[in-house]
Amino acid sequence: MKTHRLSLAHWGAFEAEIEDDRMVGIRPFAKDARPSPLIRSIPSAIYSDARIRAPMVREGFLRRRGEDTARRRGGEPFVEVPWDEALDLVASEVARVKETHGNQAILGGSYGWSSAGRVNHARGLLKRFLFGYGGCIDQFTNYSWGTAMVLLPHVMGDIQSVSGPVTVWPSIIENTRVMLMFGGASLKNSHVTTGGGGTHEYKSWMMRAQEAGVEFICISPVRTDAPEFLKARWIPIRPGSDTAMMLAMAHVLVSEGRADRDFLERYTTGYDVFRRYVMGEADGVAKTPEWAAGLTDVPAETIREIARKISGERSMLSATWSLQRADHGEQPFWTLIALASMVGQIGLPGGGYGFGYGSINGMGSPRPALPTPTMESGRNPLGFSIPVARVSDLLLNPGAEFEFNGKTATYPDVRLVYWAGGNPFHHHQDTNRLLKAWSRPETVIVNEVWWTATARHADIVLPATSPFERNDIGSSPRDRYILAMPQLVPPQHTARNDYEIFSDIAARVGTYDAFTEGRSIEGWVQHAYETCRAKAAEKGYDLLPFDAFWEQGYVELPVPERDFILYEDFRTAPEKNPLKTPSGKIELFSATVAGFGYEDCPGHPTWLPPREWLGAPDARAFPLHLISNQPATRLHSQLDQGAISRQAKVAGREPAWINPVDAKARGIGNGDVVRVFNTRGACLAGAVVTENVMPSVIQIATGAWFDPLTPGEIGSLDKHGNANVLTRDAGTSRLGQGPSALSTLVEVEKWHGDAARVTVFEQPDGMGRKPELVP
Ligand SMILES: Nc1nc2c(c(=O)[nH]1)N[C@H]1C(S)=C(S)[C@@H](COP(=O)(O)OP(=O)(O)OC[C@H]3O[C@@H](n4cnc5c(=O)[nH]c(N)nc54)[C@H](O)[C@@H]3O)O[C@H]1N2
Ligand SMILES: Nc1nc2c(c(=O)[nH]1)N[C@H]1C(S)=C(S)[C@@H](COP(=O)(O)OP(=O)(O)OC[C@H]3O[C@@H](n4cnc5c(=O)[nH]c(N)nc54)[C@H](O)[C@@H]3O)O[C@H]1N2
Ligand SMILES: [Mo]
Repeated sequence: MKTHRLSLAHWGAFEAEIEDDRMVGIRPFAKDARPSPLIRSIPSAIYSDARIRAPMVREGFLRRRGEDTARRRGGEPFVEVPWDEALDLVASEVARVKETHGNQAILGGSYGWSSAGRVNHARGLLKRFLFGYGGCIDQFTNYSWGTAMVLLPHVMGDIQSVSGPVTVWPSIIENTRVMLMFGGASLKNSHVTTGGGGTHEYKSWMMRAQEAGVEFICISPVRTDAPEFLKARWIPIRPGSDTAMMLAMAHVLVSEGRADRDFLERYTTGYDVFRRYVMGEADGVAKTPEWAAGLTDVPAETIREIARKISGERSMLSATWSLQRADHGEQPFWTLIALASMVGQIGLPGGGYGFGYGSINGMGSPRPALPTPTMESGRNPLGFSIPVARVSDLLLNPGAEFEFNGKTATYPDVRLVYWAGGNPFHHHQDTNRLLKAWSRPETVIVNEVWWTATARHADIVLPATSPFERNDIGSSPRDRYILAMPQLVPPQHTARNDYEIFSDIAARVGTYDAFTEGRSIEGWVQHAYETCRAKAAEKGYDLLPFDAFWEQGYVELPVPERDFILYEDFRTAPEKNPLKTPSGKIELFSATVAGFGYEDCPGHPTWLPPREWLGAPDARAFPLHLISNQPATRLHSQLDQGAISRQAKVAGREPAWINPVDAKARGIGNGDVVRVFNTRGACLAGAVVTENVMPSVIQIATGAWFDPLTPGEIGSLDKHGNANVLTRDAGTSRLGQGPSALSTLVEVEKWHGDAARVTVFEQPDGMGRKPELVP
């Protein structure tokens, strides 16, 4: 008999069709008018050949414990061990490193999205376990908008304009005349949101805005960043040069007397410093449209026209998060705020600025200001974090000093790495450098569901259940639904829930009671819901009791009566509601930032050419700019093993978009296998020749599972198209220390070599039981 049950993933709510304990179909949640096609990849992921079937230990690690075999990580077969022995081994390694080297020798930051379930959230649980065992080195900020997270408090006093809530779409639909989108608003990004959404509204809102007559302007190297129905004007821009265009628009506003002096006077500080820089009074270079045209490839007349337009009508200025994932990524965000301040509409309906309208499902969707159900990780007794994207630096440079947001700290000597719910071999830049860094610690432990590259590069691998094999609860702060995530199918193979894995390790090191607080997963799910329900009640919202919620499968929060407008309170009464900056105002010059003395992030928005871009003097050797953006067919590396992503491969590899001009010059045809390379690494990809990317730009979405020709060998050709073998691993600046993946140059050639088969979705080679090795 078939049954249907509602559940949730980061890519949305869905109903699973279950027959004989097997998921046989998927249909969208009835309330979701625009479900993501990604839900259809779920069954193929659950039953994928890439599932980890049993606890596994790297052979050299078992055979030669205590000796340094770390360099063979990734290149040796795994040995299957019984669960109890695997857990004993994990507990004894964690205890050994803690006792010998202290908790600062354990890296447990474990960045990654994990599952939508908020209780059995692998990363949160790992931290909960390690925090309860004396602490670990944690990771601070994120890959998504980590640079903005550091910059914005200096400029705006908080991070709300990047994290949300931002001015809601109904306010835009009603009031905005022109929406200027740096980075556009690609529909691919609308599929997902952290914690999962009950609905996908982003396309509907944009369609309504278009119908209401909002004029959209998309500034991006990639045409498809503006969906066709928007009828947006596409202005191709040289990657990494947006700051120059924004500064030139500021120049137009000054020279044509269009800057809103009253707004600047009342709500900002430091405008004069910024204005002098823009006009060239400070450095002798006037940031004119002609100046910017040479840097951006956008004609000066276009820059002038757009500057006049945004200052002459109600305008919303937006930038995707991608703009700050680049060298000096602080600058485009700070400059956009300066520009919006000169336009003077911050805090007005449909006016001002916001980051991420085009970045993720739910940005700008109306939602009451209520918390979501969570599981607490607790406090890290060590109190030490590295900026998230400095992970290779940490492992490679123990004892070295690094600067971050005005402080100097020292990288500790990490001996043990534990990762659960994240995939650094997907998310981190310069995979070959990561490989080198990864060979430094004595022990690497990974909980994973599938044989990702991170699992393949571990010493001990514990197979976790997929989110569809256990009970949980999910919700996103950008969505109006809280969803029950009932177990849909039994655990596959020998997989266990992360919660039980960590409970059992905690039992072995004597912290079981503190870890579980006496609750089962189901107990925590109910507790998380009831805590959230109590907080909602304090704000006057009446949510269903737990049993009724679980039975119905979801609760829906109401749409707030009033449109939320970002910084409306500040605009209405700046003395009563000052910003949390030192001046209480928007800081177009920050004495704090200037005081840090960083030449890579001075005290006001500044054009600082990226170290790698098409304007660089050495761009001739690698003349194409690589855009490694978010994938349409999966969530990061998640679901790459699923049906939709696999079907979208070209010649069995990740598609690489290349302009016909660049393809022709290299004799590359549609569907050819190409080799994409620079000094850091090389990968194969499948060419898609298309005018959707501007000349000299190539696009490879992130998330193709790293699949080296020779596993374990640094510099080996990646057969599959993991863009991060090519990207730069350097902080945006000493201020933000964010990832700068988008500042990458490459060359491409037609591949005439052996087009080796992609094997990463199969079980690793040479695995088996070796009873003589198991202790
Ligand atoms: N070049 C380049 N690199 C980038 C970006 C870019 O734009 N360009 N974007 C960056 C951004 S914004 C982000 S957010 C990161 C994303 O980086 P990650 O969040 O690390 O990527 P995911 O693929 O989502 O990794 C989640 C992992 O958790 C595993 N997992 C899922 N559920 C469970 C579970 O229940 N238990 C356990 N134990 N594991 C589970 C999945 O199998 C997967 O391997 O990538 C960053 N990297
Ligand atoms: N389907 C799907 N959706 C996702 C994700 C996913 O993995 N899959 N990941 C989610 C996550 S974790 C995050 S953080 C968000 C990220 O959201 P974003 O950072 O906004 O997403 P990206 O796709 O990296 O970049 C958006 C667009 O910016 C453009 N761009 C790149 N460089 C430049 C530049 O220098 N100038 C200009 N003007 N444009 C540029 C690219 O063409 C790209 O398509 O996406 C979320 N949405
Ligand atoms: Mo992200």
